[in-house]
Parts: sequence; structure tokens; C-alpha cells
Amino acid sequence: MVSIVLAVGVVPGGAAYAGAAAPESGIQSSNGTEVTGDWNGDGVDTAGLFDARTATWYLRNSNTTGTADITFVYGNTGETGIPIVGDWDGNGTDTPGLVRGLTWLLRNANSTGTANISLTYGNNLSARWPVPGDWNGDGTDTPGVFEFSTGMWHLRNSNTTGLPTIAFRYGDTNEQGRPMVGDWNGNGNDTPGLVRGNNWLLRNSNSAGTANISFNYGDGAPPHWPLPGDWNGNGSDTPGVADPGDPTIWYLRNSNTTGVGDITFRFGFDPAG
Ligand SMILES: [Ca+2]
Ligand SMILES: [Ca+2]
Ligand SMILES: [Ca+2]
Ligand SMILES: [Ca+2]
Repeated sequence: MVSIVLAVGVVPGGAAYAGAAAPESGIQSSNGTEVTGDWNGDGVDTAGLFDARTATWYLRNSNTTGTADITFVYGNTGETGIPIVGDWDGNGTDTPGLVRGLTWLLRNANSTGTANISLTYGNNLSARWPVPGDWNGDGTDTPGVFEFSTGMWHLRNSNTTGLPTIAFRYGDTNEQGRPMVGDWNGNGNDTPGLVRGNNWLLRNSNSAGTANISFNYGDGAPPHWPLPGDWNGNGSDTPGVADPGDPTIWYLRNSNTTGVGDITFRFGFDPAG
């Protein structure tokens, strides 16, 4: 649900994310920003790629090597907003969004067109990262913002302009980890996670506290980027990482435990080929 200028392999940390064009759900590589979502509503999250140069979204419906099943344009040529994805209308499919400054522009279809929802959320006071999710388990993904300087999460339960519904601290002052969200225990709510190096620190409630789950996954060094999702459709989100080569190699795991990838595939295009 799952972005940071577009420096390749930008390191975690507030300063690195302060740029207006930092990608939200993934890492910018030479062929785009990786995202994950359930594009077709079958319960399985799969790979996607957003190419800011052309504002083209490339979505695949299976976690296997191949090309995009769905291709469309959403955004501006040379888009500088942060690409995000979520189920904004609660119909079961994840669709794109763009965060430009404080403006969230959400689209409810995986097709070429303009925003269906526009709202203002967040503040410009410090480095922050958009982290949309389903905080209350009603099936609709709504805005969240992580603030690196304080480790605070600011979550809202509707796709309308307004103040946070929930605010709590999970993370360090000047947090160096990468914020992301998922339903780690399959109870229906998305909750926060931080990835420091290759250490995934997941919390099962939207409240202040420490990690409920800790494990290691991935090689921990940029440019690998954490991309959690529900790869097997069992209701729990688990880790994935993308190595943004050309094409990108994805490594997905089906449990929130230390171990190797269960699924490996290539997705993306080779600009040279
Ligand atoms: Ca799917
Ligand atoms: Ca939807
Ligand atoms: Ca919700
Ligand atoms: Ca799963």
C-alpha cells in the first residue's frame, strides 16, 4: 500500500525523504517506482511499477516473471508527486494515488483518467512520508503520515480533508528506518512497521509501544526496498523486497519470520533492451 526524489537507492532517514518527489511505496529505479497492491480484487497483492517520466502505471496480476497485465496513465508527464496505492473506495481493488505536497489525489480505477478524490492532509513542518492504510478495518484505505523527526504516526480514517483521527509514537526521534504498513496478524487492520537495515519491526496495533514482531529479511542495504503484501491471499501481509535492476527482481516471503524468499520473479522492463 505501497514512495521517495528520485535518487536511486536513497538511504532511509528524514532528510532523504524531505524532497517533494520522494517515492512512497517503493524505490525509484531507472525503470520506475515499485508498488504493490491487489489490482484485480482476488485477495492477492502483486507487483506494479510507476514510471514518473510518462506517468505510466504498469501492473501485473501474478507474482511471476512477465510483463504488465494492466497499463495506463495517471499523473503528469514528469510527475513529481509520490506514488501510492490503496483501496480508496473499499471495493476490494487497489488503485493509484499521488501525493503532491499536502494534496492527495486518489483514483478509484486502474485506467487512464483523473483523480476521483482530492483532499489535503499532513503538514509541511518536517520530513514525512505518506503511509496509507486501513486503520479501522472497514475495508477502505485512508491517509497516514509518518514523521521522521518525532517517530509519530498521524492516521486519518476517511478520505476527506481534516485532522488525524489517531496519532501515536512508534519509532525513534530522527528515525532512520523505513516506514511501511500492513496487516501483519491478519486481524483486518493495517498497523505500522519499520525496516532498519534488514530488521523488520512490526507492531500489531495503532498505538504507542514497541514492536510485536521482529525478524530479518532482505540484504538490508539500499537499493533493496521493503514492499510488504499479502502474497498468498491468507489475509496477512508479509515481507517483500525489490532489487531495482533492469528488470527489477522481486523476493517475497509468506511469513513474518526470518528466512529466505518463497517467491522470486522479475518484473519491469529493460530500457536498454
Ligand atoms: Ca490480485
Ligand atoms: Ca478500490
Ligand atoms: Ca479504513
Ligand atoms: Ca499472506
